Amino acid sequence: MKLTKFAFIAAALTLSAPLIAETHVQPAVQPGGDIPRNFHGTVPPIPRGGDIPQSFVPPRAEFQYERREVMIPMRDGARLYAVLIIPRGPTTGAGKFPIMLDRTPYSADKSTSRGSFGPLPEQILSPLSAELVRAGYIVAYEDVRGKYKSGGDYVMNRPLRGPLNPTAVDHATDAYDTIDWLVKNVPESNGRVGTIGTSYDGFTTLMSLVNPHPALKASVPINPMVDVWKGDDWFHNGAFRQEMISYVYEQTATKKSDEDWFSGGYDDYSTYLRYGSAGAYGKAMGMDQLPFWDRLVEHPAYDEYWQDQAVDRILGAKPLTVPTLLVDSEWDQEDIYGAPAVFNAIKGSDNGNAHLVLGPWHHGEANAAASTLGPLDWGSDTGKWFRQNVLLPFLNEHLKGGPPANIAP
Ligand code: PG9
Repeated sequence: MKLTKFAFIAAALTLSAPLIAETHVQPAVQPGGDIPRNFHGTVPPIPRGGDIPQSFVPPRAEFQYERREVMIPMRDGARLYAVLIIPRGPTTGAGKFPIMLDRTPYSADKSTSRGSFGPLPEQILSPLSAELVRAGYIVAYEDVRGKYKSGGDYVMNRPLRGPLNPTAVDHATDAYDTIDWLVKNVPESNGRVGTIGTSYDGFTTLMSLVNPHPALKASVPINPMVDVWKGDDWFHNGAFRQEMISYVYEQTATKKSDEDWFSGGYDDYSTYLRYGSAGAYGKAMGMDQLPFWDRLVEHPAYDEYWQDQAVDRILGAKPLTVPTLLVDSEWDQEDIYGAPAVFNAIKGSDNGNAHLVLGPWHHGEANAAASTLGPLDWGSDTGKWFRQNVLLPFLNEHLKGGPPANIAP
């Protein structure tokens, strides 16, 4: 028994030794504060100013990217928040890189804080964005005006300046001003920018093609919103998608989209039946406080309001001057109409700049692992194959002066 007790005491002293030793180690910075009598230690129990230092330098020596937050001024004075992920480390080293810009209504901060934080781009970005950083591209996510950390007023799918938008700004001008600022204020920029984005972000990507900035050398709209009455999101061939009620609620009730939707029914279908109509459901949920909901209700038919916003009509009206890789999913449950519609609208006047990719994917699946679609197994990661064999060669050709990607026009 004695041996056991001795062993226990010895073990306790051994285990506590580092702790005891640390309390006698001189702290890097004397925090100041009173050392009470009989206190064993040199760091006061109540440091002056408390335990949180005035500043803290996080350890980033092993990080393979730099995360930089910026505020970008627009022509009307609004400042838009953006997060830059700049390549660093063994695969790319230092240097000048193209910038891939994704203008999002879904939070630049969240888009660069996915997964578990750490030194690898794969730990904070989507697979596609991480592969771009690995390939030597700066990835920039920007909050669209009026959402999350950006200033200005948010308008759902803000129309281009004109009959539907009497203001001086739209997504085309904001993209132009953003690109102009990036190439002038990011020292690591090689002066060339690409725009990229999926779904709503695909819509903002297409908007960058309207009166494009001269530094815009490539564009990759993925599953973009193009005609929201014919086949992208709000309506499919004129039939209103009732699941859009909750989207409009969460997207426009608050700037940070932090007013959570709720449903009292067993499932959406039984809830829809209970309210009898989308209008009644919306009213019951207070949606008449939301101007975009009012516009949806006011324009159930394919009138000028929707026709004048159809992006295929807009882009088809002028020659395409920026090499553009339109990407669509053959089983896109949300925006299957947009990419082919734009391709067909611009094909005759694109000067060989328009390309269309159709993959065996659901909505947005081109951005990540894509070996299966429901019960169907393709036997290989078709998403990664696309990104490595089509997307990156396309971008390298136009943003890095790489060899021709030879993508079929
Ligand atoms: N296509 C998605 C969406 C846009 C607008 C309304 C509802 C859904 C998306 O942006 O991912």
